[in-house]
Amino acid sequence: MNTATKLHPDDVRAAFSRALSDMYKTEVPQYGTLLELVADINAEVIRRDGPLSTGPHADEERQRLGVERHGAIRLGTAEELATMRRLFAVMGMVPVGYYDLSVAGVPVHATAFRTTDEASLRRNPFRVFTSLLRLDLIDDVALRERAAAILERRDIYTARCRALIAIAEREGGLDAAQAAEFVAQALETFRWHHDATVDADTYRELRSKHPLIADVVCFKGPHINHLTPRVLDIDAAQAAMHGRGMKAKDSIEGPPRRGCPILLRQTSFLALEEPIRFVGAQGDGTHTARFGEIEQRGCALTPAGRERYDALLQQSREAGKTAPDKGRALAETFAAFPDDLATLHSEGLAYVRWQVPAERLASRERPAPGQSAAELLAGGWLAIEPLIYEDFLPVSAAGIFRSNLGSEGQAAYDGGGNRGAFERDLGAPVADEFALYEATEQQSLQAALARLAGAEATSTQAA
Ligand code: OOG
Ligand code: NI
Repeated sequence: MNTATKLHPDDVRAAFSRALSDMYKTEVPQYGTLLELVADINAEVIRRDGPLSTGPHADEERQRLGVERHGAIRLGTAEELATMRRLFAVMGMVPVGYYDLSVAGVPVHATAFRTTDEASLRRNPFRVFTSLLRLDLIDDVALRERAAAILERRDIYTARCRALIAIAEREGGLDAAQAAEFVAQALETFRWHHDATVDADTYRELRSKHPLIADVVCFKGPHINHLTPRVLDIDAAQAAMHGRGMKAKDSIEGPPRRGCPILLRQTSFLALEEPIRFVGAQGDGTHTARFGEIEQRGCALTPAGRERYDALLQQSREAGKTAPDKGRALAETFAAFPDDLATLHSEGLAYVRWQVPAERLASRERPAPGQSAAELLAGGWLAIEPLIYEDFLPVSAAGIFRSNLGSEGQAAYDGGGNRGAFERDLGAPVADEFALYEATEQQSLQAALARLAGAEATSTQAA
């Protein structure tokens, strides 16, 4: 194995993310408009509020924002999912989290493929929400078997893509030429095909069960159904979308607007109606699958914070059923959630990144020895900033699915999630998002303490 000539997985991921974005721009021109709108708003917010981070990686954080996006695909079989895990591994992306959407009436479960390493996240945080259709939730046995048989016949990967994945696994990576070929081959799996693999009647029958089933089963591959740039002010973006004639979804998913943003807020514009060609006589039809989405990311919450978030969200949904203004009900319910980072941190509700303020590093003073992190924070020797949430929210995801698929289908499925089955199909366990945030916070604290100690050493020498 000669790793010296191998491209870093971060570079493969960055190249793939760029290629996918370019392809989607030509397939869905409104996505290009959305990117421009988001870039304008982000530049404005940074001008107004200052940089995203004041730490040692401020420039990288800024660059990261310019390329930051997530996509989503929906797969049909265990083999497709297991191979997708191996494909994403070539780009340094691993499955994080388990999302059960059946409770919200969407017959899928999912994970997010992303990179988990801090430096890699800064380089390119590209992530893909990847769901697997749960045929086991379809009660019509004949239809279920037909869908499974149709899926069995397709291969969503090119032969060369499979070969390159195997080479990467065997040789510990790809060289530059292989990586370029891999990006081009992998892109084929995400491409839109306007030829369906079934006749119009089969499509309609699957669609009447649930539009999602038709979307997964009737096509040659799991076309990327949206790519989502990260915006720093989603309310401004929502208004600007209306201004540019895009039909944005009427409400924003997730928490209300806050002084200290938490988790994830998302909105989308509705799916395009696209011409498709069915097998057989009555060939021409249309299908809606692809849409545009934007999101604003805030602070990651601890299990305690997340529990409180989920409870308040549920409470506001109950209140919203009778309230004339759902947005208002949401804002009023969330008044109970602390809205400044210091409190979120001290109450153990949010994860933070530890920094040493620049003026402290520069000064000759040093903290009295033996202080705890909390004491150093209170004394201004250490500072905290939000640790950005890198994952997804199941309730929001279900809302996004629903707003773009149409209203046919069930309100909910019984039986709940099945993480064990998902991990078996995936061929690996999914990582625990909370453990990742906890580790990142601890690493940032250790690094900040080391910098503080290093600063002491320097100022001692200078003195
Ligand atoms: C995925 C919807 C979930 C998000 O941002 O929550 C998602 C899909 O529609 O396939 O992308
Ligand atoms: Ni999305």
